[in-house]
Amino acid sequence: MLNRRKFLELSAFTGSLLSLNKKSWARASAANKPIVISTWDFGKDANTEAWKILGAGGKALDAVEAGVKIPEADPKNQSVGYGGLPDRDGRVTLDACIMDHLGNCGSVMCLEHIMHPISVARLVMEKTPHVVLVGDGALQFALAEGFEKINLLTPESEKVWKEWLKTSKYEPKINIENQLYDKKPTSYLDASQVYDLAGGPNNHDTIGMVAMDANGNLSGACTTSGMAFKMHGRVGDSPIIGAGLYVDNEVGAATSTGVGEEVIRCVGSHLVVELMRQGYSPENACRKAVERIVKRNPEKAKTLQVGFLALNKKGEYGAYAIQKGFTYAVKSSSEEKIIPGKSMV
Ligand code: SD4
Repeated sequence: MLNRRKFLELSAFTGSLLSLNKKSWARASAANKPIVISTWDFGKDANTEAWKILGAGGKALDAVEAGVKIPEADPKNQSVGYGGLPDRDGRVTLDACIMDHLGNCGSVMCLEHIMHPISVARLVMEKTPHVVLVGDGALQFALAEGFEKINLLTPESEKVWKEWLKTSKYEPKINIENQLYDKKPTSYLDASQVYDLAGGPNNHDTIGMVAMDANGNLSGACTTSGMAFKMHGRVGDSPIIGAGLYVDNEVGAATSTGVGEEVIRCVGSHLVVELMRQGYSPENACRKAVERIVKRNPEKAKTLQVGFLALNKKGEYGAYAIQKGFTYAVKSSSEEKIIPGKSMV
């Protein structure tokens, strides 16, 4: 029989257990959210756009789509969307993917003539039974959905391509702009400044963005014109779910930039998320993934760049790259900044 004394002891015990649970619940729910992070300096303007949605209590999925549309539409940005540098045949081919907190995802690869491949990727996710549409199929779908057909090759990018044709040497450059920053510190170098200072174009960079909304849901988007002067039809990591982007709402989200072939080989963003699942911090998960790439081929890794960027469910974030010069941008209610990513070299 439960006497009065035992009953009181038991209630005190369960009461304290309940308050303990309440405390740990409060701690768990005190995640740093909403928050958005994205690759490179130009991620800052993209984050500002994403924040208009996140800061108003909107969905991470809407925020990442709106955010990456900023560099997609910016002709000065020659590595994403409109004004992107073309392939070796002079064709601007775009890659993009998007993923939400439920594991839904959509992707377009080698899409021409459309300013916002990320929005086409979202419609592939929402309106088709498929995950990926490529090339002409992706274009036909976009046109049927009412997207405008435009010429993505700006006179400036055409000029850089024609200059490149003189040597036709395919040689991905390691984040030139950021390496030039010491020589000419401006927040943005235009294409001709880059060309003059580096003796060649800035031939890759991608926007990858991951965000957590006020409800604690994660989403991500990744969009690029890929490696400049690539073979026609070449697809990098950016539109490949698991390589250029991965979201797992239980754990976190990751995205990548750099030489896509290397990221595909290790299914990089998925690897980073799985490392976070094992308990690694976002930065250490990114570092481990970078080490995996370098270990495979240390010699080759000396001349190429790969960077990962990750966010976990607590709103902690971090990045790591092979080479120095990889930067990323963060925006939350308490901070807005561009951070130099740590690197092996
Ligand atoms: C690609 N990962 O197409 C992209 C390019 C990039 O920094 O991110 N460069 O391989």
